[in-house]
Amino acid sequence: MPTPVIASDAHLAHDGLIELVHGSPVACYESPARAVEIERALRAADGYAFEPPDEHGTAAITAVHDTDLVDLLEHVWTDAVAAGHDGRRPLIPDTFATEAFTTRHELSGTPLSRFDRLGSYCFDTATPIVEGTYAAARAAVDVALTAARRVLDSAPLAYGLCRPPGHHAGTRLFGGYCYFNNAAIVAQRLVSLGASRAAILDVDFHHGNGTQQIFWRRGDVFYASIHADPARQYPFFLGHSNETGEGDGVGENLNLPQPADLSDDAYLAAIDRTLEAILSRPGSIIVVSLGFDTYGLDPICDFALTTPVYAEIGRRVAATGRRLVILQEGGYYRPHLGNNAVAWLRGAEGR
Ligand code: Q9C
Ligand code: ZN
Repeated sequence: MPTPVIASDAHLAHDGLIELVHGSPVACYESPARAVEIERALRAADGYAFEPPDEHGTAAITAVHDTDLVDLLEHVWTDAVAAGHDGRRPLIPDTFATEAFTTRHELSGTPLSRFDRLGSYCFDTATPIVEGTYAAARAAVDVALTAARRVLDSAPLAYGLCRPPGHHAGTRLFGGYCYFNNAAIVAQRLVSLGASRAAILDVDFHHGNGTQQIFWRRGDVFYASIHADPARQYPFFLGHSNETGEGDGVGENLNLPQPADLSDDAYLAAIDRTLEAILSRPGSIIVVSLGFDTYGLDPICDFALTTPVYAEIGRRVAATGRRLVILQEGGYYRPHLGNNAVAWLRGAEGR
């Protein structure tokens, strides 16, 4: 049976144009061409059945995200343009409501304009909003939920070509190129539909701070992540090994921060640790947050993985015997993104 690949063209209109790096505008690393390249490679390979996403509605999103975040992302562009914003440039917040910006542990008012509110829902300057951003983020959620549906309907694995990615987005937080947390929305859906447990395996280079935050106090969704040590890499403030969950979630968050120049073998040793932890818990489905920014040639990351290891990672993850909802996160070395995706999926398919 061919592997279902769920993809939508709605992402093409989400082109942020610039992000700010050390205060300077640079072309967005998270570009439409990324998903175009992955789609090209999968169409050129045999064994993939492309399908458009089904529309899933807002409820699956607000099961994870604050309705205010959804409202903001839906309307901020139109509001800003109506108020005179140049419709050709992206929106990036001006004012960030950091913890230190509060008196008596709370903010004491709500700005009237959605643009002015944006900075209390955003944690970086790399996540621009343009006219097509909201529709693309909604389509990425639909892509993820449709991939999950194929797996629930008994496909051993399905791949959701999500763009924008999701794992940095929290309950009421966007950032890190992410607006809605596609993987968290899928995991929430799985447990809402009756699964007693879900597991998320995050193999993006960066820590999935949003996913961690969403399930921090939850015992029904296990989160395991292999990522760059936040002492040296984005998102800097979260992802340490002593972050293990609280309340019902005690012990249900596993962070494995890693040094620079990480090798294929060292990565596989970390993968084995995460899979052992997943297999020690009940459940039949793993949601994979799949990033290729672990690749040695990635322009913004510092691991040293090679293309063959992606096949081996896919093989080991599938060897758990769990069914896999595989969702695209990061990966910025465009020329090899397609090859790496094909390698991973073929490994998981056992071919
Ligand atoms: N000098 C994902 O991979 N900027 N997001 C990092 C680079 C933001 C990564 C700074 C990186 C976000 C989904
Ligand atoms: Zn990443």
